[in-house]
Amino acid sequence: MRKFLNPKAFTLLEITIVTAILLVLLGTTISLIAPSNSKGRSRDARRMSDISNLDRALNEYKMDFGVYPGEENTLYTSNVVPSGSPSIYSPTSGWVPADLSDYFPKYPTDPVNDATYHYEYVHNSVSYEISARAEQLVQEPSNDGGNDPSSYELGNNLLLISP
Ligand SMILES: [Ca+2]
Repeated sequence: MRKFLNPKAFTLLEITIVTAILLVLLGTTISLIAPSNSKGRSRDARRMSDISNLDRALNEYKMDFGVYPGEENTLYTSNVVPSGSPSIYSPTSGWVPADLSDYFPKYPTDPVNDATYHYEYVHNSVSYEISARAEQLVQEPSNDGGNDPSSYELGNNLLLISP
């Protein structure tokens, strides 16, 4: 019994097997974590691109019609179909009930588009804000001049949407 508890009882083979098992577990853990990080980063890149396209469309619409699309002081979110719109994507009336078909083929929506990750847009007579919650990116959402460090914000008044 005493001999059994002696640490010298572990053979080189046993140590090698345990080390191999630990390395396999470590590798599995890393491979499980890394892809989701990189997918999150790629979703964040698409979010920044989407709301930049939306920003351009809103400004072109404002130049063409003199007002921002949609009802003033109404918060639109990309995961909710407003009454009167056939779908969130429809370019003639999507998640913002306004015809932006001259500016893009369909309304951009968040790659996840659920209660946490979606795009938001609000405007009044003179200003507007669009925002997208980031999954992985930290620097861009913190340094965009807005009031929400976890969202990437664009517009000419980044205080319109409360974090
Ligand atoms: Ca921000």
